[in-house]
Amino acid sequence: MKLLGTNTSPYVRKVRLVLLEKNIPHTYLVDPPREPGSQVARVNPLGRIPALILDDDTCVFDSPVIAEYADTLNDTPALIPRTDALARMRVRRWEALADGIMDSAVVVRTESLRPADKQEANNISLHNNAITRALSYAADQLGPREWCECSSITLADLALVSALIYLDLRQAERDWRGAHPNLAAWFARLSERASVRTALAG
Ligand SMILES: N[C@@H](CCC(=O)N[C@@H](CS)C(=O)NCC(=O)O)C(=O)O
Repeated sequence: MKLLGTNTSPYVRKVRLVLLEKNIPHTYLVDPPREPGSQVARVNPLGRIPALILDDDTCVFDSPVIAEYADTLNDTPALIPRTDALARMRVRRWEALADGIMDSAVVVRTESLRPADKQEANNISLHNNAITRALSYAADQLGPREWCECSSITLADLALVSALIYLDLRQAERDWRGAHPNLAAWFARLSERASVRTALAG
């Protein structure tokens, strides 16, 4: 299978982490959707990354669907709980929270690229406030635990680490580590994993 993406997209990083943690053989291809010659729009009608192309040319999108599909391919590890409905919901809710942080950070980034007189200050604060609230919620939910849910790594950890890496990239001035030392300690531990190092290296 082939994964189309870019090194800055947080949604792509989440999916890469899933494939790497589960040791699923794949080729990662950098393919920015807006560049001439990009094959993204041909395979994903939405023209977005990540797009996972299976060996029979089936295209899987978007990132939650790719993550769930990849997780069904093997159980080593199972990143989404298989049978406990509440645990499963909580892991998917973490993913939704992390994806929401990414969505809001992308909006803020997109606004910041517009000419200063065209930027919507209200829209920027709305989304920055959502990120701030989501980070507090994440820190409260995490508490002193080693993993977001369950007793080992899940999709929740991979999604959240991807969102935080993106905040570091686009909102370096945001001192989320100072505001939430438990998140900072958890992030530092996660960052030592081989998958995170690989996905950060490009
Ligand atoms: N909800 C989607 C979001 C994917 C998304 O918005 N990807 C961005 C890159 S971060 C994209 O491909 N944008 C289209 C573009 O840049 O033209 C997912 O989880 O996969």
